[in-house]
Amino acid sequence: MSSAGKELCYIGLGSNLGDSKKTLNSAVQAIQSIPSVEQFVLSSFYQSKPHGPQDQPDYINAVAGFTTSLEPIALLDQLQAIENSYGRVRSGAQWTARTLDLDILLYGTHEINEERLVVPHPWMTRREFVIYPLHEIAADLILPDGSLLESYLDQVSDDTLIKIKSSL
Ligand code: ROI
Repeated sequence: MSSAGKELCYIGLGSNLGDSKKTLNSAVQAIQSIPSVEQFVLSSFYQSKPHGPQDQPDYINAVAGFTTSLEPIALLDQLQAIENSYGRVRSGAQWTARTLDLDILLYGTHEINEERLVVPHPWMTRREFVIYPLHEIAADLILPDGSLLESYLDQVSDDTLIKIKSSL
């Protein structure tokens, strides 16, 4: 990573506990307030059926894009601080309901394999609640492996995805 450079990043936002729309709106404000986050864009909000265990509420999901000069782990720290401020408890249990989940999907064209952070997000191309909102804000995106974002649209069904207004 060039220290002076800015990277174009994409983040997945998700919530299925409490007032999820309000939580995502607040999280968006908080992300925009991170120093060195610029040129912020946000997809619509989408209601989605849970992946993983089905005995949990539907999710509200969105994708945000921005440029930043923060290094990946510094960005992760900022995002986890925002998650924690919304009462997310990191129990270690995976795939359970959460008040706020912020996932780094892409960090420029970098591939990162660290204990705390794997980018591109390993499941992103199989998740309609990531692919469709991401396509809404970055239709021509090329993934770090050279594949076109567009090519994944037909591989995941959007039948259960409901686009909703992002207002409170
Ligand atoms: N399912 C949906 N629809 N949206 C999510 O954000 C989400 N996040 C998760 C799991 C539990 C995998 N399922 C999800 O972490």
